[in-house]
Order: sequence, then C-alpha cells, then structure tokens
Amino acid sequence: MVSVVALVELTRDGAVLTIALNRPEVLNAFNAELHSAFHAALEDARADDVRAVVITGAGRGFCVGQDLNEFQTMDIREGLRGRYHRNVTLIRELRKPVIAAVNGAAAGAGLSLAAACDIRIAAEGATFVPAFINIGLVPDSGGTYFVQRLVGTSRAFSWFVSGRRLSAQEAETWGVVSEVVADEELPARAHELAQQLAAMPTQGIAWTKQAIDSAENATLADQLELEARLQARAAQTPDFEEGVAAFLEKRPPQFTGLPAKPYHPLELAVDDDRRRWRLTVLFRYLLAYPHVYLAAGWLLLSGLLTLVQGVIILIKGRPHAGLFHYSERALRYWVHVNAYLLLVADPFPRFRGWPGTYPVDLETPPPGPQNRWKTAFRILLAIPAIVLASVLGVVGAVVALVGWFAALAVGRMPKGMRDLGAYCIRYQAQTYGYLLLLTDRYPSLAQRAARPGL
Ligand code: LHQ
Repeated sequence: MVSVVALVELTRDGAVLTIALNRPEVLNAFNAELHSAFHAALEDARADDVRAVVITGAGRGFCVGQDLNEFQTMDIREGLRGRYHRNVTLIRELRKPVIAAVNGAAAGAGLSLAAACDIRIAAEGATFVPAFINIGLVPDSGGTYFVQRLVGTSRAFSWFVSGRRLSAQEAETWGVVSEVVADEELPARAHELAQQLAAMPTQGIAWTKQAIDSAENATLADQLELEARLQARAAQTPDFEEGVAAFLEKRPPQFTGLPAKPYHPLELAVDDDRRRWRLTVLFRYLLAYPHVYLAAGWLLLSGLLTLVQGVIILIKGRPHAGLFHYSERALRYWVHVNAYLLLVADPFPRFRGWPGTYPVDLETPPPGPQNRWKTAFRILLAIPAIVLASVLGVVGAVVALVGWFAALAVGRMPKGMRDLGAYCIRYQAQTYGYLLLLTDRYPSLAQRAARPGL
C-alpha cells in the first residue's frame, strides 16, 4: 500500500513502514513543509502494528539538511527546536528499530538524521558530508551527540571541522554505517532487514534501544539497575513466553511484538526492588515538595487543555497527538512523583515525565480513536471513579505513613504496603487519564497479576 502525505511518501508492507523524504529536486533538503510531513509520518510510525521503520530519500539524495533557500527567513534557534529537535527526539522515542537506508548524499542535518537512527545501511554511491562547517555553522540536530558516539571524539572532531565528504566505504570502515550494498540493491536490502527486525520481539528491541541510549552517561550501578528493570518487564511479555517455549520445543518462534496484556490501556509498571534509603525516607515529604507542586500545576494545565482536546475529539473522533502527549507526560510525571512520595519507589524522580525513567512507570496507549458520547459526558461519567480515586488517595496516604516507619526501621518497604500503594496510584492515574481524555476506557479495579519475586 502506498500513500502520499504531502512531501513524504509512506509505504506500508506488513509491519514495516518506509518513510521516503520526497523533495528529490533539492536532494530532500528540509523546509518547513517537509518537516511537518516528516513529523506526521513519524507519528504514524508510533502505531503498535508498525514494528520496524525505514527512513530513506527519494531520487539521488538521502537528505542534505536545511534548505539553504529558506535560511534567510527562519529564526534558527526556534527552527531547530520546533522542527529538527522534535523529529530527532521522536526517532529516539520510537519503541521499534529505525533503519536509515542512505541512498545518496547525507549532508548537514541530513547526516544528523541518519546518525539518529538505530541502524544505517548505505548504497555504494552514498556520501556523508558534515556540511555545516563549509558554510560556517556548527553541527546541529544531534550531530555531535550521535556522530561522537559512532566514531569517537577525535575522529568526530576532525571530520566535522574538515567538512570532508566521506564515501560509503569509508563510512563503513569508520563505523558510521553497518553495511554497504550496490545502489540498486539498497531498497530491497533495507526492506529485508526491516522485515527481519519486525519479526523479532519488538518490546525487547524497544527496551534494548532504551538501555543502549542510557548506557553512555550512566554509572555502572545505574545501568545494572536499568537492565534489571527492563529485563523484569521483558520477562512479562508474550514474546518471552513464546521464545522459551519455542526453544524447548525445538521449533522456530512466532513473535508477535505485543506488550504484556494490560487489563487497562493505562497500566502501572512496577519494577521496584523495595529497598529504601533511610535518609531519604526520613525527609521524603520535604524532598518531594517541589515535585508535588510542579506535578499538580502540570496536571491542572493539562486539565485546561483537555477542554480543547474534548472539542477536537468531538469533531474528529480522535485526539490531537501533541495535546495527548503533553497530558500523557504530565500524568506520568504525577505517577513518578506520587510513587516517590508514597514510598512505592525510592529514586528521586526526574522532572520531565519521560517513559522508562522511573521504577514505577505509566504505560500508555498511542493516541487512538475515542467514543464521542463518552467524551461529551466524560465528567459526569467519571464521578463514581473520582469518588473511588479520592478514597484510594486517602488509603495510599495512610499506607505510606505506616510504611514510612517500617522503611525507616528495616530499610525496605513491606511488599503488601508497596503493592497497595501502587494499586492506589494506579487507580488514580487511570481516573485522571480518563478525565484527561487519554483513553475512553473506564478505570478498572482489576489489575494484571504481579510478577513473582518483586
Ligand atoms: C540544495 C541543498 C540545500 C537547498 C543541495 N538546500 N538546495 C538547520 C537549520 C537551521 C540552522 C542551521 O543549520 C541547520 C542544519 C543544516 O543542515 S546546515 C547544512 C545545510 N546543507 C548543506 O550545506 C549542504 C549543501 N549541499 C551540498 O553541499 C551538496 O549539494 C552535496 C555535497 C550534499 C551534494 O552535492 P552534489 O551531489 O554535487 O549535488 P548538488 O550540489 O548539485 O545539488 C543538487 C541540487 O540540490 C542543486 O540544485 P540545482 O537546481 O542546481 O540542481 C542544489 O542547489 C540543491 N541542494 N543541497 N541544503
């Protein structure tokens, strides 16, 4: 199936989505319109049934970065933030492998784009040009971040300041690309690789991506913890079950890429080991103070924006993706903060509500269609859930108070208390998520079975 979304050509084959930048007359240089179309395509790539993504260029170029004809009229800093940064971030956040099939010149921010992908394969005729310095600019769009990781500090510096055009063969020798194929074979090879990856356990790939991204700047202790947390989640997926069963039965596995089946689209993932640092337990309420205010303010703001979202859903039948992700992160941040406050987890939370950054995390669905009736009467419908969530809020606070003494005494949170605290947060999060129009599924008292051992 092929569809044309403005300046980006999308091709879908099974679980593989191919995104081809489509301004061949300027080697796919980015202008505002191409950025928007590319962003929309990356949003499409978030869909659960897309399990691998290929990014390539139409015509003889991959992407040559900023369209130099548009330069004069753009606010550079805002242009970078509003266009390039959000797309590069989205690629890193995609919970599936992203392959850059570099078919021709990758220059400037086009080189950064290729470097931001998980895997790069190149056509023999492809070239890699850190064009920035040639026009007196510095690398941007993550160029220094990703290229330094690929080739090392010294080589990255020499390359960037020389502006030298690298051939595909050189790029392979340097480790910029993992494979070089004949020009005419690139699309087929990229597709074959994407199909192979799409048939693998997608959740496991997503968490591998997350762990590798975090590795560079983590301490060994933190990285070991992250690996353990992610492994605990991976072991809950149907693909783990299938992988082990297939191995024991000596047959090839049939992976689905599905996450552990949630009872509810907004599910709490608890990967906490119940160890508590007594010092921060002692001052927990004080330490959590700034977070609590910020989380409440952010949720309130999201609540106001939900009025707009409600109108959008009533008109279009589905939420606006940007507003959805804003509220989603506000709610996730609230979950992290409450888990910290109620001693359901121990590390000091980060301020941004990013997924996978806290042992008690909120799993969320991608923005999907929602029932208009349930949207129109959401507040009325939610009243029983709000009452129950308030009761559970009090229960959680009482449990945390008792747990506070226990954690101070033994340096661990008793399992029952931790689980009950998590249960209260989970129901409250589902209620807020229902109110914030993240899902039209009613909050559920049933929850998926806890994994033994935690
Ligand atoms: C182009 C471009 C181009 C327009 C080729 N724009 N037309 C972002 C935002 C905000 C602030 C600052 O920074 C950034 C990041 C950046 O990306 S800055 C870096 C911008 N990119 C460049 O400086 C690359 C400029 N291009 C080149 O150096 C060459 O085109 C390379 C070496 C990539 C390829 O060379 P050739 O294979 O010889 O192709 P060509 O030069 O003949 O280009 C083909 C056509 O594409 C040509 O148009 P024409 O009408 O003459 O056929 C070029 O004008 C056009 N084109 N790059 N960035």
